Amino acid sequence: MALSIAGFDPSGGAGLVADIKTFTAYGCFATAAVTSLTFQNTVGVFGAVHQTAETVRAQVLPVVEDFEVAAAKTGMLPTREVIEEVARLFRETLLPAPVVDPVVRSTSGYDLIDDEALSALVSVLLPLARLVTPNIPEAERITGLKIVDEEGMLRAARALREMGARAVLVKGGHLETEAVDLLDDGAQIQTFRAERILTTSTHGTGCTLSAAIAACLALGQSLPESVASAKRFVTRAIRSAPGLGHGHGPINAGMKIRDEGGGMRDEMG
Ligand code: PXL
Repeated sequence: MALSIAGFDPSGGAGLVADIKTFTAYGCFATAAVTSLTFQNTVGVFGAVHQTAETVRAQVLPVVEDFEVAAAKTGMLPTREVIEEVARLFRETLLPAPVVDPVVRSTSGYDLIDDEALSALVSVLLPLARLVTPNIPEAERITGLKIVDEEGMLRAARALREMGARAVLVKGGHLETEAVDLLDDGAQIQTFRAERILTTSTHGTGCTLSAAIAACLALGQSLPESVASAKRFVTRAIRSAPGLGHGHGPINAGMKIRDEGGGMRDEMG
């Protein structure tokens, strides 16, 4: 059983819908709390109505009181008050430390949180995270560093750990080389590589990756195993994207994963 606390994208590519598809693909029962109702499609984000601290709490508490949640992730957390409430929920309940996807901007270029919220995310949520998963623009905005190569990713990961994160996965999808992600868990540095796929169907890749990591953690895998499986899952989901819409199309987060008896496995794992 996994829980996502994230925004709702009615076009199904990102946010909670991507997370629910991903949890389900891994055979993990999906639960979800909405932080913001967004209005968007593959072309753009046209607005959003955010939840309050009270309505986020009122969604999460009954789930936590009834179910044993094995892993959690956070996605779009639009305001300081929602972030502070989510942090309070992680501190005060039996929820496991979350995978925090520090969502800042949509693939189509819309700002999903403001500067005040971002600083709250860093100061109150980052220290509670099991893992934080910024892409390069997010890592640059949070650390103030400029990242142009793997060395820069390494420096940003270290800076994020110094800001309180237990483990950091910097996603290199925005670099113009192969798609390399760098995991710094405080004990070791690992890189995860995949060939770059030339496509505009990338809507929801970050949501899907962090949800897949949470699903693997819920299934008892280690952090490096979870990251490796999630990266293979996202690579396959990009490769098998359905080619929908007129902008950045959704990836195929709902694809089937083989069950090999001892737990769910992605087909390349
Ligand atoms: O990919 C970031 C993201 C996260 N959450 C929601 C989104 C988006 C991008 O569009 O809409 C709800």
